[in-house]
Formats: sequence, C-alpha cells, structure tokens
Amino acid sequence: FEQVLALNPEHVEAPYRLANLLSNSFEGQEVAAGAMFEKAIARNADNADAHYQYAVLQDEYFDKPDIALAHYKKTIALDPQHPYAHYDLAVLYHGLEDMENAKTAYEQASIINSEVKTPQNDAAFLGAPLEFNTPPEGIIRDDAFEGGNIIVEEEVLDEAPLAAEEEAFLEEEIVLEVEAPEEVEIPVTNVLPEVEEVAILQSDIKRLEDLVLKNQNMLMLAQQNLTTLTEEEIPVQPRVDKVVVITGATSGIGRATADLFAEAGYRLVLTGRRGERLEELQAHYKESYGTDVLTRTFDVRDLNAVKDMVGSLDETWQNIDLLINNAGLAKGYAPIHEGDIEDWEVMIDTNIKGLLYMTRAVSPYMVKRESGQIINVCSSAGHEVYPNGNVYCATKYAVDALTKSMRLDLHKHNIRVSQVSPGHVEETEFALTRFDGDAERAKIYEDFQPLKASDVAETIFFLATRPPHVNVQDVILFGTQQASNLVTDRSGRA
Ligand code: NDP
Ligand code: 8X3
Repeated sequence: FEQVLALNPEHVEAPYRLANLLSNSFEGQEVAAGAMFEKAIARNADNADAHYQYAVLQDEYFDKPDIALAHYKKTIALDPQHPYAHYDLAVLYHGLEDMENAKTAYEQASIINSEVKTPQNDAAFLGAPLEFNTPPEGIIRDDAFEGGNIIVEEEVLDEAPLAAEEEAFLEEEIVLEVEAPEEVEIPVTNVLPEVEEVAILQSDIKRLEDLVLKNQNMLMLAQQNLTTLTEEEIPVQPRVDKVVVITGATSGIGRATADLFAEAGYRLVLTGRRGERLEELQAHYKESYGTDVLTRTFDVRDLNAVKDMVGSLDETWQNIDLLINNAGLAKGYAPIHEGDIEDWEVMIDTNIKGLLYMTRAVSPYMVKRESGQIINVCSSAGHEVYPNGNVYCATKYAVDALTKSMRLDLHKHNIRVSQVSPGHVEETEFALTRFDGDAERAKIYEDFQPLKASDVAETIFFLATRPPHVNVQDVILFGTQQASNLVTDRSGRA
C-alpha cells in the first residue's frame, strides 16, 4: 500500500487499507495508523469504518475521548447498524460518567449486537441488580480479546453491603483455564461458597464460550473481507481517478503515451483527426485494461472545435487532471528562402496556436480547482536550431517560451507546467509527415539508433507521476548516438 501511495499519492482507498494494516497488524504503529486514518477520512469522509477505527485509536491509545466521541458518533451516523460503535460509545460515555448517554448507547448496542447484553453490562449501564452468583467484574470491552486473554476492566459497582460470609471470599483470585482457542485467563474476584462455586465457574465458562464464539465470528468476517478484497476489490489493474487528455494520440509519441496511461488505469480522452484510429485504441484499451476512454476527433487548429470538445465533456470528465499537448508536426525541410509558406502556416497553426487553443480551453477548469498539470511536447529543436529547421525550430522555441510563461502564470494555482524535449524519435510518423509521405526521404533513422516513441512516453509518464510537490520542468533527451541536433554518429546502429 505504501507503494500504491508512492505511485499514486491521490489513491482514494489506499490510506484506509494501510491504516487498517498498521493499526491491526503492526505493534507500535499507532501514530502512523492515526495519521493514515486521518488521510483516509479526508479522502472519503463517508467511510464509516475508518471513523470507527480512528475513534478506537483515539479512545484506547491516545486517550482522547473527545475526538473518539466525535468519530464514534460519525460512525453511527454513517452506519447506524455498526456492530461495535454503539457499544464502544457506551463504554466511553460510561468512562466519562455520562450515564444517561451510556445507557442509551448501550440499549442501542444490545439491540444491534445481542452478545454485548450481559448481566454485568446491564448492571453497569442500566443499574440492573446483579444475581448473587454473577461475579460483578464490570464492563467487558467488546475488543477484550488480546492474545487469547480476556481483559476484564475492574469496575466498582453500586452494591448492597455484603454479608460477612460473602466478604470473606472477596479477597481470592482464581485463574480459570480453558482450552479453546488458546490459554485464557480470567480473574474472578468474587468467589462464593463451594456449593455456588461450580455455578459461577459454569457461568464464566459460558461467558468465555460466548466471547470465543464472537471472536470466531469476527475472524470469519475478517476472512470473508480478505476474500472479497482479493477476489473482487483489487482489480487486475487498479483504476486511477484522473482524467488525462492527450492530443495527437493516433500515432507516435501520443499513441505510446496513451498506451502507458491506459495500462496504468487512468481515464483518457484521446484526440486527433483520424477518428477510426482513436476508436480502435478505445476498444483495445477497454478490452486489455478495462480503461475508460473517450475519443474526440478534431483539428487542434480549429478554435471552435477545441472549445466544443471541452464543452462536450460532462462534469465527470471536464475536470481534466493532466493535459498533454503533443499534437504537432514538421512540414518541409527547406532553407528559409525556399520554404513553402503553406507549410509554415500549418506548423505555426498546429504547433503554436493548437497548443494555445487547447491550453486556453482546459486551464480555466484547472485554475478553478486549483489543481492540474500540463505537459507540452517540445523538442530538442526548441533548444538548438539546425539548418533547414527554421520555422519548425521557431515553433518549438515558441513552445519552450510558452511552457515557461504558462508556468509563471499557473504555478500559483497549484498547476504544474512542464515539457519534454526529445531529439530524433522513431516509431513515429514524424519524418513521413515532414517529407510529405515520401517514404524514401523519410528514412532518416537507418544509420543510427534514435529514441523510440515509448522512451518519450515513459518520460512523460514519469513527469506525471511525481509527487504533487515536484515539477520536473523539462527533460531534454536524445538517443545515445545523437550528441546534439547537429552531431549524430551515423556509423550504423550501435
Ligand atoms: P506523429 O506524426 O507520429 O504524431 C503526430 C500526432 O499529432 C498525430 O497523432 C496527429 O494526429 C497529431 N496531429 C498533427 N496535426 C494535428 C492537428 N492539426 N490536429 C490534431 N492532431 C494533429 O509524430 P510524433 O509522435 O513524433 O509527434 C508528436 C510530437 O512530438 C510533435 O509535437 C512533434 O513535434 C514532437 N517531436 C517529435 C520528434 C520526433 O523525432 N518524432 C522529436 C521531438 C518532438 P492526426 O494526424 O490523426 O490528427
Ligand atoms: C523533432 C526532432 O530533430 O527532427 O522535433 O527536429 S528534429
């Protein structure tokens, strides 16, 4: 569970599970368990059992009756039939000498869980007279099993003065040994004349048997819970309740990034112009990982389409946690004096304006929630120009500038803005697009090993899964054989 939280600090269920484990299976971890229950309650304020267990900790370990009281009450408000909360609440009230509330809580506890209704408890909570042969040890805690010993709290009850003969037997303490489930000790403070001793022992044994039974029931419940947990609650791939929008998911880096987030269980909005590919991906992710995927087919250069896309998301999707501005392209590879103006327009409109439109449409929701992350796919071309790269490089320099300035504007709203800046990346359609579908000219990676799309995707995933206080601002990465945009070892793939 610690690893789950390290990977996904926002995981809803993990703090509760971890707190349970710390509290019930590890000695000396009460402080950590308490902190974890607080986190669990903050994540899911409706988790009745988290309130209950937190209350027990506060009551029994931290000696904070006020806090315990509030959380027992919350437990009952959320789960009026909770099997133990009423009784613990009664014991707590009793300890606070609030007998009226103790009585009410005990009566409720007795209705819900008949096992707590014993002559001793009736005497303690209701003031019912004790049978002479009933040893008045006091309240039995419902969590009274510890290592096989029943812990009985001493409680001085209002008693009528005892006859001298009875008093003579009050001093002794006997240890009662029973076999199941382990050696059990019970101090019996009132031992009566021989003739009644057997009856007392029998009543103690009966009480013991009841408690053993209860313990066994609790064990059974725990085992059932465990079975449910293993068989049903831990999905093959845990879901991550975060919405990730990826532009340009139909191929290359965007597609590889979608693969990773889909496998990791995020909720995805995949976009691009080639709708069929998006639908194929949607079906594939659903079948392989059970991922929730929405597809949106549009051109990032079309401002209205971008606005419509965000507007079309219902409120469960509109709160986008992560926007990956990946859609982009290079068109042409000509010196500036021969460049195709139309290519320039396409690159500027897609790489700069498309990224701006997406960011403008999505970021207000993030600002409103004071939470979110934007990762722009820049390029090594945004850090170092190369011959014939002119306008493409300019667009990526613009992306770099926008990443930096968006961060200045958004960091105060708890929004992380960062980018990745790869050199050459294969397993993409980048070169084919740059050379207008000319497959021969697009063979630019044959004599060296560039990065793969999955390498960049892993980098993006890394950025996205840092703890909330960490923002990796930029990662410049190249294949090992490429030292810079201008220097590549093209002596063959290493
Ligand atoms: P691909 O050509 O494989 O992918 C580009 C993606 O962008 C496609 O999914 C495409 O989808 C989408 N796209 C392009 N234009 C538009 C548009 N107008 N509207 C919507 N979507 C669009 O190339 P890469 O994966 O390599 O490119 C992804 C990003 O990585 C780009 O920003 C690129 O500049 C950058 N990059 C690439 C490097 C490389 O060597 N490959 C190196 C450094 C950065 P569709 O066609 O379906 O619309
Ligand atoms: C893509 C890498 O070197 O072709 O941004 O510009 S490069």
